[in-house]
Amino acid sequence: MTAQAQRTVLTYGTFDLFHPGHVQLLKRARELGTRLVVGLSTDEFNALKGKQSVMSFEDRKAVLEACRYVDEVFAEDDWDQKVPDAIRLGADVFVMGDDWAGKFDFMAEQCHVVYLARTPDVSSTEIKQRMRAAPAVVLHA
Ligand code: C2G
Repeated sequence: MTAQAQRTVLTYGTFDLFHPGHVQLLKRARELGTRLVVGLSTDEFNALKGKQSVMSFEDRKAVLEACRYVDEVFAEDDWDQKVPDAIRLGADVFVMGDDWAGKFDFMAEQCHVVYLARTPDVSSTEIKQRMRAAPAVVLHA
């Protein structure tokens, strides 16, 4: 594919306990271009976000790299890396779920900013809550 035909989409996230909300975000993001690159929050950056993943960075990265909509995954470990990342990657589109609406409008200087509707009724937090509430499974010896 010639260079000018390449249309790079950039997004970021923790992607813990990979679920359909993540899939739908990545699918729609990928449809906005020809390449989707994901900045994956490190465990240390999650701590800055006040989050703690069940899955390690390496495991979350392996799952994302196996996703058909994702072309490349790199580490997100700083709130201020998005503009340099967009420049480095030649990003044409920056995508986030609309729970972030307005928070990254500064990216419009680098690329088109798109906030996509979140998928309702699913989240890593909700999955963890369901797991805690589930009755203990007795594994017959
Ligand atoms: N998402 C979604 N629908 C859900 C859950 C998540 O569309 N039911 C989207 C979020 O809006 C986000 C992406 O999936 O765009 C990843 O979600 P998280 O892993 O929760 O990422 P977050 O903690 O929001 O990290 O610098 C930006 C941050 O790293 C974003």
